[in-house]
Amino acid sequence: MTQTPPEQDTPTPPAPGASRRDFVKNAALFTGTVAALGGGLELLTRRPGAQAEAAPGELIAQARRPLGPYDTSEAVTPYAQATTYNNYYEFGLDKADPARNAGSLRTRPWTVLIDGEVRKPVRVDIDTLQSWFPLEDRIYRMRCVEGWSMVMPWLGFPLAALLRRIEPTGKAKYVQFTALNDPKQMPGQRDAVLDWPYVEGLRLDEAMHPLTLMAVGLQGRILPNQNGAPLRLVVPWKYGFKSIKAVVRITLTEKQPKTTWALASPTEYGFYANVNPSVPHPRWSQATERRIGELRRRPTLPFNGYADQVAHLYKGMDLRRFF
Ligand SMILES: Nc1nc2c(c(=O)[nH]1)N[C@H]1C(S)=C(S)[C@@H](COP(=O)(O)O)O[C@H]1N2
Ligand SMILES: [Mo]
Repeated sequence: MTQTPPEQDTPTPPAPGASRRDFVKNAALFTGTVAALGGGLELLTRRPGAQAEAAPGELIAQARRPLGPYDTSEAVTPYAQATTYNNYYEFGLDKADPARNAGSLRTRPWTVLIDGEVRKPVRVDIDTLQSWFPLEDRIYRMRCVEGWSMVMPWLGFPLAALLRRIEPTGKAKYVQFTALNDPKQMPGQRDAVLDWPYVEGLRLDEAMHPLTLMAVGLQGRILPNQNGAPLRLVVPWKYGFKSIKAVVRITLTEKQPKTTWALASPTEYGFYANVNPSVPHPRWSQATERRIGELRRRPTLPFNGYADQVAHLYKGMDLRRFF
């Protein structure tokens, strides 16, 4: 199985998903303009206890704050595009399929199993899981291996906070993530385009890095289904396929997990998948990318522009071999 080669300049746009709303302690609303200007923002804290269902795309909070140390000041990709131009093979192969097909995914109730090499394994409801951590907003670049990119204002909590809570054992070296496997709800799983469920993984130190986020919201709204509701991983220095959607299980392991894309085509999609303009995909260059909403291609940066924060994780590794 293969991903699409760099797409032509014909993106698409339309709509979000729904979910429960009693979920955010502090969340932020970004307009492209505010984020792009890095405008002075101050955080509004939501009153706890509200239980109402959120309408699709409903604002869960509004906030203003200065850009944080992990935020890019680049223009945020318009919500309409970030929620209609998606990769999510469980709902189809076309970019417009997830927005069309993912609306019926039931994201509540939703249970996440955290197990493997941990002292405190737990099976936890998504709303309880979220309540353990204050939500943070992070404006990250996202670079798909296909050669396009976006700027996404996520809401979520650092994976490190969760890992500290469940206490990896001394044997834990990797973290494996498993997405929902339910062909009744995920029509794309009726086709064997990939080995289902979708599985991804990180080395433990990558998982503990402060940039690594578990996202539950996008642009101040509950995460739309097509963007991975109710819980998805976000690893901004790696190609987008590492950032697995609809996570139901997080397993600490001693051995490197067998991940979906690396199994499907090991010469094209490595386990590490760090954004690297100097290592071409076998079928196309990775030197440039097209930011969705722009016409001209721009240079792709090593580690997607996060080299200062993450390059030390790979010291001494041959990143052409461990791609
Ligand atoms: N479960 C699951 N997660 C997934 C995918 C997928 O097909 N299934 N696609 C990946 C790819 S290739 C990309 S580029 C990003 C896209 O995220 P976005 O649609 O929120 O921009 O999701 C990643 N996570
Ligand atoms: Mo991707």
